[in-house]
Amino acid sequence: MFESLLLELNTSIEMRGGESSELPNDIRSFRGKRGNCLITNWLWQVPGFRRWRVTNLNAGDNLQVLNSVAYPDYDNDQPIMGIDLLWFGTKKKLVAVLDFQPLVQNKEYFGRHYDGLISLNSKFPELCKNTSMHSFDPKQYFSPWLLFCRGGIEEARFSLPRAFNEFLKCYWDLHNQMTNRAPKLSPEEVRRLQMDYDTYSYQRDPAHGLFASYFGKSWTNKFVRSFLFPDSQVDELNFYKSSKLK
Ligand code: BLA
Repeated sequence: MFESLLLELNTSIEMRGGESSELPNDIRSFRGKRGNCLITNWLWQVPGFRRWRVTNLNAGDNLQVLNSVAYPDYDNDQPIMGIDLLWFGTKKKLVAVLDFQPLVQNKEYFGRHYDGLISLNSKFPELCKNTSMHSFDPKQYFSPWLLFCRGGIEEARFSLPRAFNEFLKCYWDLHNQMTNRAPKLSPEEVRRLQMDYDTYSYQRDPAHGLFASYFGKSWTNKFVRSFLFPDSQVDELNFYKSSKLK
């Protein structure tokens, strides 16, 4: 379902000078024990970003996922870019989340970074349904203008590809603007907030159980710790508690 969006994302990263980093073989791509499930990962070094990861999970009609997170350099306080797209083929259900994930939640920060996302949000009302969150806290690391919908084939086929293209453009535009603007948060604060983001996401991300069911606990543990949220400050015991793994 998301092949063309994956290609668009990776191509746009490459056009910005992104180079893919070496990954251990079993992280670059890994086949699950259960069903026909393949996960493929990219780790990009992109000028202006300290880390940019992309994940594609293909479990056929059960589930397709495109997930990506971009962490700007510490001397740039622009939001983290977050993409999480899920297509449950059998049920024909889409979960789509696209956001500029704010480091802090205040008027001044929103005023500096959100003009683009605000207009994108109003352009795609069908992707901004008033959907409530079960695992995450909408007031932490999510913006009031995120594109978030639980939809179906219409949204997946028609609105999403258009919104995705504009979303990427909008994030690159913000990045370009930042080269001419002084950040208000210090590099130390940005570093701490980006690390907190990893810890928060590590504790809340509803995907851990899903990964464990496809790929087993031991691979999942390593993957989540080393690839998805390497800066998270959580001990293993908490991981098992918070990820609902048994
Ligand atoms: C929800 N994301 C989910 C769900 C799964 C994943 C299984 C639950 C689906 C549902 O609510 O019906 C899957 N999450 C993944 C996968 C990865 C992952 C496969 O991290 C890793 C490869 N999630 C993000 C990012 C954002 C995000 C970057 O990883 C921000 C744009 C958002 N995902 C997000 C939100 C929900 C979600 C807001 C709904 C969760 C809720 O209801 O609280």
